[in-house]
Parts: sequence; structure tokens; C-alpha cells
Amino acid sequence: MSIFEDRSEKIKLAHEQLLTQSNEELFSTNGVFNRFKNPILTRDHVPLHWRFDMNPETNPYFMERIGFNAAFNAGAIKWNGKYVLVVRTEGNDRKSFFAIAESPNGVDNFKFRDCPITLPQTDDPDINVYDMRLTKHDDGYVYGVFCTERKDPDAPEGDTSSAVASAGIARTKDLINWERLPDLISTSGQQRNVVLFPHLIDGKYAFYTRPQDGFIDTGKGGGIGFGLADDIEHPEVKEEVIVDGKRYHTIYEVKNGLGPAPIRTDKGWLQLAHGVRNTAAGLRYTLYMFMTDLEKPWIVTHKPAGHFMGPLKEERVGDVSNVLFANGWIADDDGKVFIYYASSDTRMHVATSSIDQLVDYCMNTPQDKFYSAGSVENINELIDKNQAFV
Ligand code: M1P
Repeated sequence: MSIFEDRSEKIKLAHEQLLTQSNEELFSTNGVFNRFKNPILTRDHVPLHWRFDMNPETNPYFMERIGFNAAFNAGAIKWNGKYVLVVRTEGNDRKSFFAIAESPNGVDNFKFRDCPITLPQTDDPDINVYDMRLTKHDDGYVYGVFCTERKDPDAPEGDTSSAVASAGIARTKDLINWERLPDLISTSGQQRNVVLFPHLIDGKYAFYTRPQDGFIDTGKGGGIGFGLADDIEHPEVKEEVIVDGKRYHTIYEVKNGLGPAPIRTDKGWLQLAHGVRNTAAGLRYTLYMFMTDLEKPWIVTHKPAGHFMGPLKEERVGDVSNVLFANGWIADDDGKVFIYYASSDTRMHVATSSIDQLVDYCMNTPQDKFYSAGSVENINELIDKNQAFV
């Protein structure tokens, strides 16, 4: 057997086993959501024909020609009965791009489509693109709003790191052909974590934003914002109100950002976001939830204290360790919710819950009182309430 045959056979078999491996729901002590045993997507799920030259004549050692580093931060949508993720796929060359992976049940058997998405460019080409949020809008399009990153034109000579982040927008009616619209114009210097709301408000397109002064530092900007744009084909948000600001000594003290487009419930909009705090070991990203008013989705009505989900065990380690990030979830008609989250900028996972559980979590978890004494008050209230039951 030739080296080519030996290696290609082994690699194809292992790949097939990985892609068809079933997942297992884990018992959850918190009762709010259930994690699953295996990540649902990793760099090893990337199709072999993106990686290897399959011709024994030109690749006798069956060596990898293009390497992939990570598969994470995926937008999500239910499409033709399938659970579809638009995955931030990152090559060894550090460039991210979008690729669709789909599963019949939402928790395993995710498979990438044959080719990545070919994203049309604006006049100012993207250097890097990532973190697409998908919104099925009333206007009949599915919108993908994502971060487009370019070199900072004002960076001093020799500074080859400074970048500018903006919100790129593409739309599709079939998840195959994408039309690129101009990038969102807003009042702040930079934007990341921008999400399109699914309905018009006062006849306008509504965006959740994250105004920021710098590429990493949100500076005096920051917080999850909200603003309206008259025209999606020339999108400009002239005014942003802050929906949920950053605050001293919280899990979102450094910055925060909305995750996926919100889920409508009869009690309000369920919102999933990430918060970033400082630690001696660097930044820590966790997920948190809140609810906003049905008619005024920029007004927070309920907000549990602290994080909803933090990085655990192997989730804590990766390219950017101690990070959970989510920009996709799917609510099924029966109320089941699939939360797609990435760990440490490396791999994708799923957790399941239900609209009822998430609403209950948001409405009945004590709110943050912002002092240790307030936290003790919350605990004592629960202890008192439990007197008759323990
Ligand atoms: O590395 C963690 C995350 O950092 C950024 O998020 P934020 O803008 O809130 O800091 C994003 O680049 C995100 O992709 C990444 O997961």
C-alpha cells in the first residue's frame, strides 16, 4: 500500500467517524440548560477536500496543503428543517471566513457544505471577517451582520497591528447567494457585535450595536446600544441609546456585546449577550441573559445577576483562553432552544433549554445589587423563603 493510500484511508475513516459521532446530553444541576458531552464542531470537521490535494500524482505523501485552526462563533438559523450554522472558520493563515455547517437534529452530525461562503466585497475589501449574526427579517431576507476588520489607516508608521472594526452586512434568500450591502455607518469610531432586530420599528431597520472608541478597548463607548436606520441599502444609525451599559465590578465591567438576534416570547424578548471582566490571568468572557420589552426592545425589563454560562473544564483552554462567546441560537416551534456557543475562540458547542426555562431564569433569578452585602441579602431572602421547605 502506498503512503498516499495508507494515510488517506486512515484520515478519511477518522473524519467520517468524527462527523457521524452521536452526542450526549449531560445532566444539569442548575436546571436552566443542559450542556453536551462533545463539541459539535472543531477544526477537524473541516472537509478533507479543503485541506488535502486528493491527487496521488501531485500529493504522493497525502500531505495537508491548507491547514485550519479553529471553527467557532457561529450564527444559527433553522432552515428547511435543518439546524444551520454560519461558522467563523479560521485558517492557519489567521484569516476567518464564513462556512455553513448543518445538522439534522441540532446537537450532532454537523457537516460543512462543500464550499465556504463566497462573500461579495465592498470597494474597501475586508481584511478579516467574523462573528455573523443571522436575522430572518420581516422584509423577506435573511441578513448576516458581521465584523469586518481593516488596517487602521491612521496607525503610525510601523504599527502593523492597529485595526478598525465595522459592521458588515450581507443578505440572502437561499443561504447560497449573498448580496453585500454597504457597511453600517454609526456615530462611534468602531463597531463590533452588531445585530439586526427582526422587525421594523417606526418603519426603520433597528440595530443593536456596540459603540467603541478603539479596536479592543471600548473606551468611553461600550455597552450594548440600539439605533435606527432609515434605509438598509445605505445603512446609517445617527443616534444610539445604551440598552445595557458596562459597570464597575460586574461580569461586564470591561465590555459587553449582544449575542444572537433576540427570541420573541409573550413576556418579552429573550436576549443573550457576552460580558467581559478583568482578571489577573487576563480577560474572562462569560455569557449572560436579560429580557427587553416587547414593544420597546431597547428597554431592559429583567436582568439576572451574574453570568448565565461561564467557561468550564476544557472549554477554558484554547487560542484565547477563558472565553465563552455566543452569536447563534435556534428556538424550535415546540419551545426547545438550542444555544450555540464557542469556547476559547477554538470550537463550537451546544446547550439546550426551553423558552419557558429561559424566561423563568430571567424573571426569577435575583437581580444584581452591585454590593457584596446585596448578594448576601439575595441569599438570605432565598433562605427565608425556604424555611418552610427544609
Ligand atoms: O477573543 C474573544 C472575543 O473577542 C471579541 O469580542 P469583543 O468585541 O466583545 O471583545 C471578538 O473578536 C470575538 O470574535 C472573540 O471571540
